Amino acid sequence: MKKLGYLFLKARTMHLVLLMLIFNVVNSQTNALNMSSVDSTSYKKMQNSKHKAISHFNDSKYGMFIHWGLYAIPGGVWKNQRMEDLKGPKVAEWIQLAAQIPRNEYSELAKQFNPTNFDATAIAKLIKSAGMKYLVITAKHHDGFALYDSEVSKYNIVDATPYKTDVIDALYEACKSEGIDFGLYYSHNIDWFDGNDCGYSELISSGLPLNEKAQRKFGVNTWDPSPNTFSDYLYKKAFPQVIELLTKYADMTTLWYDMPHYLTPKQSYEFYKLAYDYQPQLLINSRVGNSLGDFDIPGDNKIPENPLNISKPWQTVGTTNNSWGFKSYDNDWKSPNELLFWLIEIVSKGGNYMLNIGPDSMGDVPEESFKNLIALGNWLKINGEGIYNTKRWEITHEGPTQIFMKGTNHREKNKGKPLEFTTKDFWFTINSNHLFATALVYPQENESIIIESLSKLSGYKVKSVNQLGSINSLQWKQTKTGLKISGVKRTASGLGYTLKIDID
Ligand code: FHN
Repeated sequence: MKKLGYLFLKARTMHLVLLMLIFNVVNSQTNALNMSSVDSTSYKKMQNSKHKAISHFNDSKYGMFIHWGLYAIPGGVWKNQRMEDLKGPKVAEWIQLAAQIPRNEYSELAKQFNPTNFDATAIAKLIKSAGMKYLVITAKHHDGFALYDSEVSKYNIVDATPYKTDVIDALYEACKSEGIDFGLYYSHNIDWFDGNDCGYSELISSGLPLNEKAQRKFGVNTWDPSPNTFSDYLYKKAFPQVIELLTKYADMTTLWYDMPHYLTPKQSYEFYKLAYDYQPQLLINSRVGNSLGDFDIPGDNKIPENPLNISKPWQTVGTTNNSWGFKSYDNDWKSPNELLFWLIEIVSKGGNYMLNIGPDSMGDVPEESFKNLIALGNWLKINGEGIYNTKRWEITHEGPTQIFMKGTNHREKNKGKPLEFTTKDFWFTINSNHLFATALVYPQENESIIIESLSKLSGYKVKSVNQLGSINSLQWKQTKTGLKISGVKRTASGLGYTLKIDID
């Protein structure tokens, strides 16, 4: 049996090596022939064939992001210096750039990486209890270290650490058993271990215009770049690793690329097409680069002010504190109420929310993010009907509260200040003739509420009003000023409540 398993593995490896060889030859030829062009007819065709996957994405609404890797060991502190005392972004997974750690010194962390508390089944169960429908985990982040057993690069969790366990495999299987959609993050452009200068010099010599981040050389390994060329990295590591992932993990729902600043349109197109060739229904985010991709990312921890400006389906990615990777001293956790605000603000605008956890170096999920996710999951058990499978209504929110979320730094500046809402704030979603109105603050006992968007003059005829998770009947009346409702009761989750309003 063991022997059979070995032969199978060997055959699989040879198959992969062969695939990579063919890929290298074919692509270095097409690359030379067609350096600056994207086949826009084929691109449109590929994109248009993903309707089913897109509507599944739009219905799912809420998923988990995981950032995990060697950076969990320093947890935002290098030789007694915190991210805030170092260069660049303050998120913990950027420590190698922040402290300008040479590649050989950083890679030594692998010898200490032994996360024996990591439990894939527990994480899949957490995703489920949190009410999340999908997972995207970092197969390789900017540091170039792979969390799976890669034949392409030995700089991976199985070959380079005492843990020797493929955590992506384990999560893939656990998600399958729990019925959770599976996706992977892959840092395709930035690779501080093998990616030379991220393609900066090649982009300069191509004569193509540089975007703002490329002009600033943002994210480039300038302190100890690998001695190969960027093209070498692309054809010997990035493309082969993406092929490897697409081959190992069938039926993924998302391949999430990141930070494409130095990629040419042709290279972004290749990353897009590769995914399509192996898994035609796989959705690719806009960070594949050069305006390609099946869905948009308005920004990290950013909620678009006007979602109508976004023509594609979209997803806001968010942190549970202010870092993606585990940051030992960041205790500024978003409360369950704040998380609910993010979710409802995003979903009412027609978007998808992917919320991150950053396990520590032992594989434990920080307790606060665990607890807060479960609290929101309990709310979703009662009120999920107003979230999943819904669409944006013509009005997304009514009420006096205006909160803008413009990015990770913007939110961080708010540190300590809880968000405040009123009984007059309602966020709307719709599913056929069922309109859902969610509030984050309960009225006092015997106090009635008014939904102004449903006044007698609105043109909508209200047929029934119910509170999700409550058997009490509500008293309601459509008046000139709005739909007046009384009898709302506090539900078990303790967070806000949702009204299901059938309209004509
Ligand atoms: O640089 C990365 C960062 O570390 C993190 O992975 C986020 C997640 O959206 N993406 C990049 C910054 O936008």
